[in-house]
Amino acid sequence: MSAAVTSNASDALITDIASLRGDFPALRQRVHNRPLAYLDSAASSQCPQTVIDAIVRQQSQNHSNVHRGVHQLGERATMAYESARERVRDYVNAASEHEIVFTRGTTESINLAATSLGGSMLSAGDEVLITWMEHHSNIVPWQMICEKTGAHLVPVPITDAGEIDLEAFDRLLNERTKIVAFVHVSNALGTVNPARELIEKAHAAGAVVVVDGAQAMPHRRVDVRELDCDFYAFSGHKMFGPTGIGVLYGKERLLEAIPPYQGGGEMILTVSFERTTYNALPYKFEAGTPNITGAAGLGAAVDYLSRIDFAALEAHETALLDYATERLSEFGCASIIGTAADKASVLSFVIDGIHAHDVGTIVDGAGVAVRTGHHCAMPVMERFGVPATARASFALYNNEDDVDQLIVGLRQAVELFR
Ligand code: C6P
Repeated sequence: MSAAVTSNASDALITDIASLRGDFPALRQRVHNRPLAYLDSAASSQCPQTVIDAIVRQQSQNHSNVHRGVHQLGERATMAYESARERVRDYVNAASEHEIVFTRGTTESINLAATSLGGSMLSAGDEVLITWMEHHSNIVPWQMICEKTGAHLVPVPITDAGEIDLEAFDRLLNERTKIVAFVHVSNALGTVNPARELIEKAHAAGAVVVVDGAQAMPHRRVDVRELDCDFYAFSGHKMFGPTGIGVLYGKERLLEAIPPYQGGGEMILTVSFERTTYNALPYKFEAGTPNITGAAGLGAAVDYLSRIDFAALEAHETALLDYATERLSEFGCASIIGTAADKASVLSFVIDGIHAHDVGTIVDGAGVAVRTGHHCAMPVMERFGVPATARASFALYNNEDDVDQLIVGLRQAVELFR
């Protein structure tokens, strides 16, 4: 684990991770007449009751627009929205709330960075360094801005274990590298990248660093100042919040220096037909009516995570991943894709002779939700020579019963297809 991914420890924090499952109402249901074993949290995690309550409260009592009305509901909506920003700032330890830009999610956060940062700093012959384990949302926006500016996209290879090839990273990083963008935790492999080390190297080469933190936030305590990343992108719905809300953290001086991403209301100070002046941070990057209810939900998700001892959470999730890895080895015909030394909560695998989609369908019949496919990481599939994998992904609410139920489903799949 990178040094900047620290575990929070205090007596007041919750260490009994198993006790948290009861906070998630969706997990109490039965699916296909079986208890639900939800092993698809990397796609989207479930919400605890406190997040659901915050969403309902916002919609039922405070619904209005923000930063506009002087009436009571408008003030309450603004308060809910801005207090969520402050809680997110505090949670990731950003220096100022000016550095927390609300977006629709990681995808929009990276598109904002690629368009505004990449568009203003890249020119022909420059390079953007990414890795072979990126999600499409950390490939395509860079590809698009490279096409526009004449810069080159350079992917760093990964090893057979699914780790960044650090020698190749050192070799490919050079004076033409203007931006380094990498995933903190891989959604397709589970690899936890040594973020602090990569950021330090990139900065030494003079590059600006954008980190895709979508999968890190629910599993690691992220401190953006300790990491010293320039930008950090994440999504509410992968960290026990709602969909449609996310964050782009950016260092204030960089956000000040780059142009807005979208034009419209809220992001302006003055508009005339001759000239528009832009609003202060972070509003310069928040054109239009934002997702106020989503922000209220994300604020509640951050409150929820703030109460948890991350050393205990990591121990719980590592033990569960080890247990699942061991149980999967009972099937001589299963291969795990992604065997990095530092992994977080993702078990991606293929079973000889059975397509991943069939695996997914059969285990669904056993009440188990896994994701199958390329996981929006086609270059990872290409690297490992598979069209698709089945992926079980864990969150703090999962337990060994969920894994046992998965194994029952897999056994049914193997019996049916072989
Ligand atoms: N991965 C998965 O099943 P959005 O869709 O914008 O909230 O997040 C995009 C994204 C970016 N980076 C990483 C590492 C991700 O895992 C994801 C989303 C989901 O793995 C859906 S494809």
